[in-house]
Amino acid sequence: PAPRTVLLTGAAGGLGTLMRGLLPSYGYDLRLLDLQPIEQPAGEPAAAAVITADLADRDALREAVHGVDAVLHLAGISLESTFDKILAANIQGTYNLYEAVREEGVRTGGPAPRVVFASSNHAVGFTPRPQGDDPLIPVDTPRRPDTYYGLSKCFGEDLAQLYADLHGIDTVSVRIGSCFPEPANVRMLSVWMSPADGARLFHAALGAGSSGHTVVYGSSANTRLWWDLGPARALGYAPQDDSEVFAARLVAEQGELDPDNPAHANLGGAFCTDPPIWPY
Ligand code: NAI
Ligand code: 15L
Repeated sequence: PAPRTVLLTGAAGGLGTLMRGLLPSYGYDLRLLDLQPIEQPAGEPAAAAVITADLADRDALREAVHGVDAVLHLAGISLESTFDKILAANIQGTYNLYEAVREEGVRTGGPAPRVVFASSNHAVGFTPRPQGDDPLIPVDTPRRPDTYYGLSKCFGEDLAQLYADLHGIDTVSVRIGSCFPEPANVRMLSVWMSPADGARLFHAALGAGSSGHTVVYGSSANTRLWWDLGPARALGYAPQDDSEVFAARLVAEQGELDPDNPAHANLGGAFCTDPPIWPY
């Protein structure tokens, strides 16, 4: 059966806030969790529960996954940071979440909740971007994290594979490009995922019949796409948007990507410079 009750971690964040607005129309009852308290604005569909908790709190996570069909795991540090902070939130925190999911499966004696993990293009950020007629980047391209942040996403993907193989827990890891209301720069014309397409992809991943661990790229059907959306489409994802509608303005403001600029050379953009150049 399609999942109905979904735990949304990181629900106070940018992507979490967008998904709080969009996913209920697919019929989900959302349980929201974040370190930051969440006050739902008027007009937003009321959540089934709102939990203020840290991913470090294993008891809170156990209670949060109790009775859910699936988890959309967005919580964590979403940009480069110190190794210690990434270790606590993204590595230890994701482990704690998977342990809670595993224990929930043991408790019910049935399948554990399905997980959709917010991975990132920065797991493969040092992969040179395609130019000219180069082929699109496949999901099985070797990992090339561009930051400790990207490294933590590699860990999350490997943890998902381990928990699939050892404990039979199903995960779709979505290597998200840039999911914001609009692309902010010329690089994002290639990697942008509109919020509406993000909801379409998460919905496909939550309901997919796929078993084990599946890795997909997450973006809209962009004219300037860099990677293969085939695995995401195989889950039933049918993107409706294309960043090209923003191209004329962004290119007029910023120019095309410069092959001699190290911040323009790879999938990960300015995350691949030391220190990362902000804003990316
Ligand atoms: P964000 O930084 O706006 O939101 C992250 C949320 O996680 C915050 O509300 C924060 O309070 C919460 N959080 C952090 N540490 C926590 C902890 N220890 N316990 C509980 N909650 C904690 O990030 P955004 O943009 O919403 O991204 C969400 C997820 O998607 C992140 O995992 C990010 O790495 C991933 N992602 C996002 C992309 C995007 O374009 N927005 C691109 C690629 C990946
Ligand atoms: C990410 O992984 C970040 O979480 C997001 O804030 C953007 O920087 C995005 O990647 C990107 O590559 O544009």
